[in-house]
Amino acid sequence: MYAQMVKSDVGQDDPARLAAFQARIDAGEKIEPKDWMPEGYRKTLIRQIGQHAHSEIVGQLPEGNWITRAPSLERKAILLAKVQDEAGHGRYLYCAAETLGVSRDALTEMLIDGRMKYSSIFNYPTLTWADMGAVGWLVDGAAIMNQVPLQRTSFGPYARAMIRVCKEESFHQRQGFDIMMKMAKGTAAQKKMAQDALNRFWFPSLMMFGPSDKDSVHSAQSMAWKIKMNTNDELRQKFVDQTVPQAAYLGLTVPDDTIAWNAAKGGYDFAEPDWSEFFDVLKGNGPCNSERIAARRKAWEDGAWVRAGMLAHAEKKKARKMAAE
Ligand code: FAQ
Repeated sequence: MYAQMVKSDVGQDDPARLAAFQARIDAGEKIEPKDWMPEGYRKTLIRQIGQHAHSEIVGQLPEGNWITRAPSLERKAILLAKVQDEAGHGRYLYCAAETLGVSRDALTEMLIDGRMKYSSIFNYPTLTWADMGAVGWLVDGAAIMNQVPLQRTSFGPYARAMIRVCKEESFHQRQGFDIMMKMAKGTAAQKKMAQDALNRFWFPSLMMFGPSDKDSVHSAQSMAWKIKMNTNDELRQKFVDQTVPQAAYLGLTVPDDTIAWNAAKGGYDFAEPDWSEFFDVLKGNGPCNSERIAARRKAWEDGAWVRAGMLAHAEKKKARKMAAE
């Protein structure tokens, strides 16, 4: 899929070169953009980092929906800052992808015409203010669970971007939990709203970690290359183990009556999400897929004159500099 934009290189089939590359990964060395790398490694990174960047950008939409309706000036300022942070995360990630030889424009066009994905979670609507709590607590919580290990991923620019992103995501998760606390300890109507948000966001949050390990296409190779540090099921389990006691602290009920502590495995047993729903959302049939892509397409088309103007200005500046030299 990315063949047209990745750099061609010699030695792709050279077993000695491939072995030396794997040895660097196994030794915990960071791979930097100008280093030799197998095309499969480059393509996998472009796919994962690109999808991650798209998720941060599309992920602004469900929360952006509530900025004008936040219940106080303070909540509005906090939400605005959080949504702006997500834009920043998208930008670091697009920059990291660009070091692999793909332009941000190409990535954006692939998102808009359906050749690239973004996280399934952002295809669900945010119906009430309590959803801002649930998104921060659960969605950012799941994102952190996935991204903390990625600070040790083998590709230098991705690992370094993750360090800053994780610091900001921690603040996001705290602000979400704080909203849930206020709602869950508030009036009966507020508590009901908080419970409803948890009910709707629980299973979609579990889906964020990807399909179960038996159905994961990329995990084995991505883990050998340290592009992924854990399997999807490992991270999902850690998320459940962290979140179930937090729900109890809030006085809320996780919408899964099979949840039970399993002393033998040292974690909770829990119900799998409905995987047919997950794959259907990936195919574009979630409640908000068309709305999200339409919003991205509109922003891309509306911004065309700005991009054209900036490129023309850069060209003019370059020509002036060359004439002066
Ligand atoms: N949604 O073989 P695997 C955030 C696809 S950031 C959509 O297991 P892989 C911040 C997968 O691409 C959230 N598609 O795949 C925020 C593949 O399809 P492909 C994003 C999914 O890559 C918070 C196929 O299924 N985080 O939330 C999903 O090894 C609040 C087979 O799956 C990242 O991107 C899904 N949930 O593992 C922003 C973290 N899961 O490409 C705003 C980095 C799987 O072959 C507000 N990414 N697929 O067509 C990763 O760690 C991995 O890419 C996984 C998936 C774990 C997501």
